[in-house]
Amino acid sequence: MSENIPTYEAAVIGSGISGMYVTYRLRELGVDFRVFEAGSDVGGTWYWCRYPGARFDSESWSYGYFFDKELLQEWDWKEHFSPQPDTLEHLYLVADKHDLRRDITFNANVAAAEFDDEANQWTVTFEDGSRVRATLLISCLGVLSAPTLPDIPGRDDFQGQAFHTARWPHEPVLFEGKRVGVIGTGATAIQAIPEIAKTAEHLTVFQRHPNWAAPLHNSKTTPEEQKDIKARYEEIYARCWETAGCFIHTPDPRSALDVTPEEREAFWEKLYSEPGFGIWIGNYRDILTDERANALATEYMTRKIRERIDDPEIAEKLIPKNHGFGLRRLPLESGYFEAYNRSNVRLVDLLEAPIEGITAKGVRTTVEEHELDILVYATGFDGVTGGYDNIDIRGPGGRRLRDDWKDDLPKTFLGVINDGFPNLLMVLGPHTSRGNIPRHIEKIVDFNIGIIRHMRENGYSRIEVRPEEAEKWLAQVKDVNEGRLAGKIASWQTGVNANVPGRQTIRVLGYYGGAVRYREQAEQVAAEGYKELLFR
Ligand code: NA7
Repeated sequence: MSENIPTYEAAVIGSGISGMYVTYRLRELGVDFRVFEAGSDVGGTWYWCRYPGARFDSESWSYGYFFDKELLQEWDWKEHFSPQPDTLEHLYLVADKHDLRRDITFNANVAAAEFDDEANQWTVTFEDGSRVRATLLISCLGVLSAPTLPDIPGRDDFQGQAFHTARWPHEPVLFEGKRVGVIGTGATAIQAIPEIAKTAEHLTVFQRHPNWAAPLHNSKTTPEEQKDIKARYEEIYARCWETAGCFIHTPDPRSALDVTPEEREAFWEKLYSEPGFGIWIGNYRDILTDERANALATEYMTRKIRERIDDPEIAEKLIPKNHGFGLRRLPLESGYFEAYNRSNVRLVDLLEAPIEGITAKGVRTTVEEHELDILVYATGFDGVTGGYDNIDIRGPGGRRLRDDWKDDLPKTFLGVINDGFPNLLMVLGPHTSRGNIPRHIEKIVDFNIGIIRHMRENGYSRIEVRPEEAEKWLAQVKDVNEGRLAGKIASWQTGVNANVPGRQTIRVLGYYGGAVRYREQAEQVAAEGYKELLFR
């Protein structure tokens, strides 16, 4: 007897911000589909990353979905930079309002997906061995869905509690009276450390390389501000679409080199005292492209760290030496540097004393053993391609996506469909534009939905990219990456992860030609009938 496998027009992986919006749009289009989510509810990043201090560092009111105008008026962002619990509450409200959960299967971990070249159909296999089939496979994996633990011996030996920040428990973790250790000093740790320090008996921060960080200046939204935000949503949306990353901030047209030192200082002091990403992406136009301009900004930020840290030796350890200011995704902080002025916080410099291993009692460096009750791994993600690499995705003839992306750059069209992998559509795949994520997601999902509508209207069951168009897109991706100083710096954004074998080489993984240029090209492709794609 043949196996009775549920079969759909589309199977969707993930119900984060992308997957939720895909659910809404597929249903609207009348597609027979099912969403499969590893977690027990919707929310993606905001479902998984429940660590203390987790919050937006783009303005809340520029971040939420804009597709539901009614909801924009119904929902109050309580803070200008929303904390994770409020954001998740917002996403649950979206799910409730649109009854999204009825199309989603939760606790479903996709292990593999294989394309049947004759039937034009994907077979998706879950970790529990169950399977579904679908003509289209739509990946909504996000860019940070594959958390990585440090490659340190003895991790299983630790007798206390241990958590990765992206797999944080749903119950509160209490730090009172506890000796806590945090490994990592990226954006996540920079949010978590000041919060943990408030209640832990003692906090030890294990730092390999420091990162730049600037003050968030978060505040509660007043009733007057709520009213004003709601009245200005059209304007806020339009503003987002005027900027390179869809944030509200845009670079100052002047060069840092063309103004006097006094003018520079005054401008930087102003940006440093303002909320949000202004100091990073509202700065002089050349601080991220010109080495000399970047060196000036780096010198300013170095001074700010020294000003905020009481002990000059600790300040020196917290100043990044391996990259200039802003050349990695800038973390915004609320009292991060001041946390090191507390008597219950100790910074351990792993460049001086590397970790030898995790023991039953804590962390042992080459110098001493640090006894801990709770160990927090703020050690990041296998960025952009990691979520895909974790699934055994096989196209026609058994070709594995993982192998295609092993040493070579992904060859996609608009980051939406990969060469040689028919009927696999991606939202936030490699080589889509980056920045304020929901703004990009809405456009990319709409583009994907347009493709699906075109297939349905014409009775097509197969779509793939013309290989020469994927080559052209890759050439453009490389071209617009030229001149970006950040393109030469190792980080999750350039695909580097010290804990993942084979991921030590810098790659271009985003489209950095700007959101507007990306959107215009996508809209033109749709308007001209998708001639870059092959339909059958
Ligand atoms: P990041 O920014 O990739 O930071 C990871 C941190 O973990 C970083 O400080 C690493 O130090 C450290 N790390 C990783 N492995 C080790 C080992 N083995 N030993 C010691 N330290 C280690 O991830 P985040 O989660 O903070 O932020 C990711 C994004 O989430 C962020 O950009 C926002 O967009 C949201 P290293 O620099 O490698 O020396």
